[in-house]
Amino acid sequence: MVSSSRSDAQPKDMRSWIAELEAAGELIRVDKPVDPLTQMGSLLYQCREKALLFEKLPHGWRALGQAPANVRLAALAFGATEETVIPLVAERLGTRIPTVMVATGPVKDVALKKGEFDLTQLPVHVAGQRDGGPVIGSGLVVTKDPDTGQRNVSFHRLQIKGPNKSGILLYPRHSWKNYLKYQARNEPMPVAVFIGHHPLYYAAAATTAAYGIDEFEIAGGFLGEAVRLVKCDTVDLEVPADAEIVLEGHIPPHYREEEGPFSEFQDYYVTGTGKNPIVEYQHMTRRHDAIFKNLQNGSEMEGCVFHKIPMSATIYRRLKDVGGGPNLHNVMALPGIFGVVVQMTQRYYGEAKNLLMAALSSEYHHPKIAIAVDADVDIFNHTELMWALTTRVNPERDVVIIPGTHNHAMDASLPEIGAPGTPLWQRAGSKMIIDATIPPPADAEARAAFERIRPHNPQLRLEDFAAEASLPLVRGLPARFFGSKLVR
Ligand SMILES: Cc1cc2nc3c(=O)[nH]c(=O)nc-3n(C[C@H](O)[C@H](O)[C@H](O)COP(=O)(O)O)c2cc1C
Ligand SMILES: [Mn+2]
Repeated sequence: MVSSSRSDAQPKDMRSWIAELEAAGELIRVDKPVDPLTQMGSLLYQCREKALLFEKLPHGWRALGQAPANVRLAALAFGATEETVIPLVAERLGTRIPTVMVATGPVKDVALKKGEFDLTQLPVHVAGQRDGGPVIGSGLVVTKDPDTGQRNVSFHRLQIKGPNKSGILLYPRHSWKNYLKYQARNEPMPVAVFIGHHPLYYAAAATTAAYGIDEFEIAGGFLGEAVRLVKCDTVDLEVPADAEIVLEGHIPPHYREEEGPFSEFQDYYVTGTGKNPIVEYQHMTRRHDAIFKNLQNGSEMEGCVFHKIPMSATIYRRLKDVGGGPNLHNVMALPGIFGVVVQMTQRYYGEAKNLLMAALSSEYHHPKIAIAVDADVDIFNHTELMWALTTRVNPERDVVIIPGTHNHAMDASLPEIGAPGTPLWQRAGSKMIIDATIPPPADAEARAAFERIRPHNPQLRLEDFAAEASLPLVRGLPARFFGSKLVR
C-alpha cells in the first residue's frame, strides 16, 4: 500500500524522543563546542544518568547521545518503568505490525551523489583511546536475503575509512548469512544504513529473532504504529521515511581489510578486530536539518542498553512457558551481557535449574552465566544479587557447569576458533547455572529459614526523627524495605 500523504498523528522519530526526554527532565544540552575525535567519547562515557544533546559540533552538526543512557531511560521510551519494561517488551514481541510504504518522507529532503558527500565531515566520534578510528555506532543496516527478498535490520559498527568507505563487522548472524549468499554468487551485497531515529527502532534492530523475520515489523510492534518506509534511490532496499540520515552502498564480495580495535559492549577493545569486509557508499539522503546520532558502547553504556532490553525480553518470552508456565517475575542481562538473572518463585524443587538451562540456549549467543533468584531480591541492585549468591547457594548442589558449549565470539575470556571475517569464527567455552532461589512456597517450613529481617515499622522515616537525616542515607536499602510490590 502506498499513501502519499503523511498520517495525521506525528510518527515517533528522534525528534519526538528528544522532546520526550526534555519534558521528563532527562536531557542535558551541551552548548559549548565539542570535538568528536578527541572530546565527545569522554563526555558520553561519564554521562550515565541522562541523555546528551550536542548543539555545537563541527560543520554545524547537532547530535544525540546516551539516549537511553540506562535501562530506566529505555523504559521511558517504552512508557514503562525499570521493573515493568521487560515483561512489557516480551509481550510486544508477540505483536508485529506490518510496514507501510510511503512515496517520500523527511529523510529524502536532501539527496547527495558520490562526491557530493564526505563521511569524514560527519560528527562521528572516537570512543576510546585504542580505537582504530572514528566509528559510526548508530548505523542500522538493512539487507535482503538474495534468495527470498526477506529484509533484515541490524546494528553493525562502521569504522570510517574515507569519504565514501567504511569497515563493517558482520558477526555470524543474519546479515552475515545474507552476505555469504551474495559472496557465493560473486556479487556485492546492497546495503542501506540509517542513522538517527526513535530508540525503539534501535531496540528492534538489536532483537535477535528467527531468520526471515523483518525487524521493522518488530519495531512496529514496539512502537504501536506501522513503520513508514520509503524506497532507496540507488539500491533495491527500503528505509524508514522518518530517519535523520540514510547511506546507500554495497559490500564487495571476498574483499577484507584491517578493522578495529573498537570500544565494545563488554568494555574491551580487541574482540572482532582483524580482516573484515568494507562498505562502499554511492549515495546519501538526509533531512535538511539532520541531527546526527552518536552511540557509545561499554558495559553500562547506551550500546549495552540496546542489547539488554530485547535480550532480556526474548529470554523472558522463552522462559514463560517452560514446564507449562512458571511463576516468572523478571529477567535482566548483567553488566557486560554474558550473564543473565532470572527472577522467579519456584513451584517445585529443581524448577529454577530447568529455567536456567533454557536461559542459556535462547536466540542469543551471549549468556554464559545464568542466575536464578527469588522475588525478594532486587535484581537492579547488584549488592542484593551478590548477597543472594553468597547466602542462598550451596555450591555443590546449586552450581552446574556445562562444558564444551558454543559461546559468543566476542567473549575474550574464552579460546577463539577461526578469525573474524571467516565462517569458522567462534569461541568454544562452557556455561554455568547458579540456582540462588530458596525452597518453593509449598515447603513453607524449609522456606521459613530464608525469611528476611524486617524492622517493626518499615513505614517510619528517619528524617521525621532527625532533621539532618536525608534521603542519601537510605539510598542503599533494598526496595523491599519500602514495601515494593516485588515483596511476595
Ligand atoms: C550497540 C550495538 C552494536 C552492535 N554492533 C554489532 C556489530 O558491529 N556487528 C554485528 O554483527 N552485530 C552487532 N550488534 C548485534 C546485532 O545488532 C544484534 O545481534 C542483532 O540481533 C543482529 O541481527 P540479526 O539477528 O538480524 O542478525 C550490535 C548490537 C548493538 C545493540
Ligand atoms: Mn534478523
